[in-house]
Amino acid sequence: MTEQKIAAGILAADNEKRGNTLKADYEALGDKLARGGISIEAITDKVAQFFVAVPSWGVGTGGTRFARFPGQGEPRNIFDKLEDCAVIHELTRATPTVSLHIPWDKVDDPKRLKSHGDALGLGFDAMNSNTFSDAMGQERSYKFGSLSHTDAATRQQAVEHNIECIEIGEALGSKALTVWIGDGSNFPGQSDFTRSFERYLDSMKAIYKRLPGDWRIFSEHKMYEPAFYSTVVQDWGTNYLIATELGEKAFCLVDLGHHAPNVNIEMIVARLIQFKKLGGFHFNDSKYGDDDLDAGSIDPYRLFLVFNELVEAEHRNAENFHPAHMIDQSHNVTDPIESLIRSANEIRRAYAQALLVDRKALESYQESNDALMASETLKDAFRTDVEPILAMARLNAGGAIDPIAAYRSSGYRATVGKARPAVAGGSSGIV
Ligand code: LRH
Ligand code: MN
Ligand code: MN
Repeated sequence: MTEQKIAAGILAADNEKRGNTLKADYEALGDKLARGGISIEAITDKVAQFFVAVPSWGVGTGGTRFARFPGQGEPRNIFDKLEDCAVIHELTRATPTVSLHIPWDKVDDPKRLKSHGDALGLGFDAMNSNTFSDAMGQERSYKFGSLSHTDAATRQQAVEHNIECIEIGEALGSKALTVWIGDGSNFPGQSDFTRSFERYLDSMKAIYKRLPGDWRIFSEHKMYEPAFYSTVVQDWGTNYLIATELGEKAFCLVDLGHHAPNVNIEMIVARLIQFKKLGGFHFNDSKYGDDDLDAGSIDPYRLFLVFNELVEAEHRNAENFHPAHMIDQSHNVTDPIESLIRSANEIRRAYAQALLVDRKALESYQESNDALMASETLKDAFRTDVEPILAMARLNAGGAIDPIAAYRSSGYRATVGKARPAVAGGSSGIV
């Protein structure tokens, strides 16, 4: 029996209030879609089967290099974090797994953590290693890099850390390792592009050797930050080279915030699918850089266009296409649980809208070079208000019609605020 964090009565009462309106809206949308030959039930079933992993680091209040303003009831450890993640899943029914970050998450006893996850009805998605900052008591510093460091012993330490992440993940039932490094340079001439990439590849090959047979390894590219002049794994081209050099268990991870402004991310996604190297996503949104804002909060059309590529690939049964869906966000001014709830819903919304695209019509407009109608075909799906589908998928699975309202009326934040001590905020003192 799964342990419930939100009292069943509270959820039922909130759903009860909204049930009739949802029924009417769902029927109206069902009629509209049926006129276009689409079964609303079929779409609702697909949406209900779409899941996205929550990042353990996302349930604590984030911060910037200027300051962090912690909220009430900040999770104290990975056990508290899992409980917050359970709340998100209970209400959305869209986030049954959690992605861990080591050593941000202290996992001294993976077996105990696994049973805590089991009790809450949560599993574990990709493990994330961290060689972009120094851990307490660590022998060698990553100030000048990790997997690509000039010093062999530092590279070895970073390789061993990744292997440790795999071992923890094996005990938890995870099936993937995500590697993002901050290695790069701040000044022209500081490091040799070719030699540092060679060193990186050698280190990754050592990690790859230790990857269990049924695991995948995801490399994550990012244009800049923390290095401001050059970054070793800076773009999808480099990422594709890594995945190809390593072998069939290696794939590219696309974090939506890791590209230059205006880059056509959906096209990168299409290319990686075509060449069978799309591993998965870190969903978030951004205006300027790696802002880590809530998915769909700035440019929902871009998110839809990414999903349009995913649904298109699903539609044509693209080979080796099993992308992992994960959120990677930082919540600085909102309750992280609320941000993650709405992000999971926005990601499902983009998926549902993409499922509504009339693919036959789109293809024929593309073939006849009818640019306007091709673009309208996408817009038509994007303009459809699919909220009744999302709400019905949640309700059918035991979740909330309006998860944020149900969360607020549960008083969860105030309750954990009593048990979890207040955390001091303040300036990071680094600017
Ligand atoms: C780097 C990144 C990467 C890290 C996470 C905390 O910007 O996207 O995925 O693991 O942020
Ligand atoms: Mn990321
Ligand atoms: Mn990032």
